[in-house]
Amino acid sequence: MKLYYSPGACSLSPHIVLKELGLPFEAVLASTKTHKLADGTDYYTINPKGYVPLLELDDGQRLSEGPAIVQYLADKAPSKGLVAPAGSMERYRQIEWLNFISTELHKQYSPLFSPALSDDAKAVFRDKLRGRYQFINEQLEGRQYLMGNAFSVPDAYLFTVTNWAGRVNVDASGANVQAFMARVAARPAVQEAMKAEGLLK
Ligand SMILES: N[C@@H](CCC(=O)N[C@@H](CS)C(=O)NCC(=O)O)C(=O)O
Repeated sequence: MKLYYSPGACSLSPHIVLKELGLPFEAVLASTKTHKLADGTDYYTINPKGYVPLLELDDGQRLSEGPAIVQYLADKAPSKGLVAPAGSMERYRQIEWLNFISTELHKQYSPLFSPALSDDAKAVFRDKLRGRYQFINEQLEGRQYLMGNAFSVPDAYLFTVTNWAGRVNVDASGANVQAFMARVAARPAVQEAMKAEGLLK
C-alpha cells in the first residue's frame, strides 16, 4: 500500500494507524502547498480531490477520506483492536467520534490556516473549537482514550488535529485533553509516524 501524506497534515492520522498496525506501506509525500509529488507529478492526476490522505491499495484502487481510510486499515488487522467489529454498538460509537472530529474539529480548523480570512472571521471558528474541546475534555474524564482505556482509530485522528491547536491559537487547554495528547504522543507508533514526517527529531 501507499499512503500519500503531507507532514503534520490530517494524513498523520492514517500514518499513525499504519504504524500501530505494523502493516507494510510506502509513505509518499504529496505537498498540500504545491500539489506535486517529489518527482514533479501533478497530485491531481492521482487524487482529483487534491488533498491528503489518500491510500493506494495493492490492487491499484485508491481510497480517500481519513475516517474511511483508518477504518479500512484497522479492519485489515482486527486482532490489533484499533476498531470494533462492524455492526457492534462500539463501532458506531467510533464512527460517531470520527464524524465529530472530521466535521466539528478538523473542518473548523481548516479556515484558521487560510491567509484570506480576517481575524474576526477566525475568531468564530476559534470560539466553536473552544466549546468542542470543553465537551471532549468532559468526555475524557476518567478515561485514557475516547473509547475508554484502549487506543482506537478516533484517538489517532483527535491527536492529529489537536496537534494544530498551538499553531493557530486554539484553546485545547483542558487538563484531560492535554493528558490525552501527552499519552498519545508517548506511544512508540506515534513517535515513529511523527519522525517519518519530520515532526520529531
Ligand atoms: N475530507 C477530507 C479532508 C482532507 C483535508 O482537509 N486535507 C488537507 C490537509 S489536513 C489537505 O490536503 N489540504 C490541501 C488541499 O485541500 O488542497 C478527509 O477527511 O480526508
